[in-house]
Amino acid sequence: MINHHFSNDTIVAVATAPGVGAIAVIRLSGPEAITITNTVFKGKDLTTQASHTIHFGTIRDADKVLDEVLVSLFMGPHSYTKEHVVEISCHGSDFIVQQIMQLLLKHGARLANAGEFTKRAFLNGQFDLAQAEAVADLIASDSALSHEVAMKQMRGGFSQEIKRLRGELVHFASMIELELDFGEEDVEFADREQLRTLILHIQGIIRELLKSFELGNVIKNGVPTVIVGKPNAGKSTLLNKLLNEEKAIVSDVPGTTRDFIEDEINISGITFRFIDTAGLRETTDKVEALGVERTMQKLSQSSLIIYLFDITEVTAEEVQAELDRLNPKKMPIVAVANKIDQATPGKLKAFDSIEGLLTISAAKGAHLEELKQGLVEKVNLGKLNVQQHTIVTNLRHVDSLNKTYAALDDVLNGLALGMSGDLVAADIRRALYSLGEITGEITTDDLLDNIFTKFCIGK
Ligand SMILES: Nc1nc2c(ncn2[C@@H]2O[C@H](COP(=O)(O)OP(=O)(O)OP(=O)(O)O)[C@@H](O)[C@H]2O)c(=O)[nH]1
Ligand SMILES: [Mg+2]
Repeated sequence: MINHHFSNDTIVAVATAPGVGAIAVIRLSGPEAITITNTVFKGKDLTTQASHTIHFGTIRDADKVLDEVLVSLFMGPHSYTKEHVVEISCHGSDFIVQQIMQLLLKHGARLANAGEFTKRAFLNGQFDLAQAEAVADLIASDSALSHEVAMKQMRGGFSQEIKRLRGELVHFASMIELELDFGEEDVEFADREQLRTLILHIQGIIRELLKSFELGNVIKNGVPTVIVGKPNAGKSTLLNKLLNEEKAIVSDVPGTTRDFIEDEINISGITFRFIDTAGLRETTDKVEALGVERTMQKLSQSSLIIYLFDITEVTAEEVQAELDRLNPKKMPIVAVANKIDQATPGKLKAFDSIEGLLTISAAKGAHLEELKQGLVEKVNLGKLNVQQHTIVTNLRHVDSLNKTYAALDDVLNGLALGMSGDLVAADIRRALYSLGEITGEITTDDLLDNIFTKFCIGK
């Protein structure tokens, strides 16, 4: 269980992004948050004010007025960290912010580490570990779907599912351990058949959760979409058009792109990570050959393939052969004919046999909307109801789920072999331990450091 955590120091950090803004917010948390602020604040005595109130005044270094500010007070435990929290809203200049920070440090506050506010919130039981991690995901979310998934996890949807599974196992572990207390007397409180059914059920749920990671990862990190094709097909032109930026060099020299170039955009709430690659061909140029090798690598690592070809240069048969050759694993692939501005209607007709073919002119920007919609349909995330399903987005959770699954396999084997209660109980405990790591019932300092140092300072 989580013990209430009492910090004896008061931390401070800038909570807003650096740079010029209308306002900036400096946040303090800890036992001295209010008293430290009070020593530099002139206007009224903050130590006698009620929680959840806002006060106008000035921040002064001796007689020098640094800024006019608003101070918000949140008294523990009714705050984000459950400690006393003060937020100072000042004018958003880096100079002012630094001056006020210096002053607060001089009066006894300590600079917060990355994620330290959220770590304190976790240690004080504001939320569990999976929820704390979702706070970071929420800040980083850049699409409607990633936002929705992070929001659900932050509100405890995923944690509840894990805790429910854990609760059922705890029941059996304690029954078996009770048997052990009776020693020689050969009693069985825990129905072995029921336990087996439960474990199979839990493993089924874990498999679903692990499967959801494929999707979760795509939602969080974007759909890796590789653009491949022969040299000069117009891949770099297409990338630039999609990104609305001259990111890649375009030229009529075949073999222009040697290395891959990538960037992401959001289409209909889904993040796509587009990767432009070196054109595919046999080549004696050493550097270009390395580029082609990388293209093949990127191809196998992506979730979606755009096969782009110059319609004036090839036949439908050649295209079909390339599509089959490049995609033996039958990944989602979109065949796209480029340079239709130069194709005759007869030429276009000859490509009717290619399934789901899209026709564009990258250079002229024609039919790009159709291409974007085609990509969205291929991914088919839009139809997915992330409210209904629990989706795993975090590699750490995947790792813990895998360990739980393996421990449950051992329980099943133990039961099948009629192993003694203490051995079975030990395997159940191991499964419980791994599940507990997800929500933070089980933590180590390393684990916590690992998680919270990935946060930004001030969160
Ligand atoms: N007419 C016409 N030309 C195009 C179109 N799209 C691209 N091009 C031209 O085709 C040539 C090759 O374009 P790139 O985008 O560099 O082709 P690539 O596939 O990236 O080529 P590599 O990097 O060499 O593999 C350039 O001269 C482009 O201007 C189009 O829709 N119509
Ligand atoms: Mg190129």
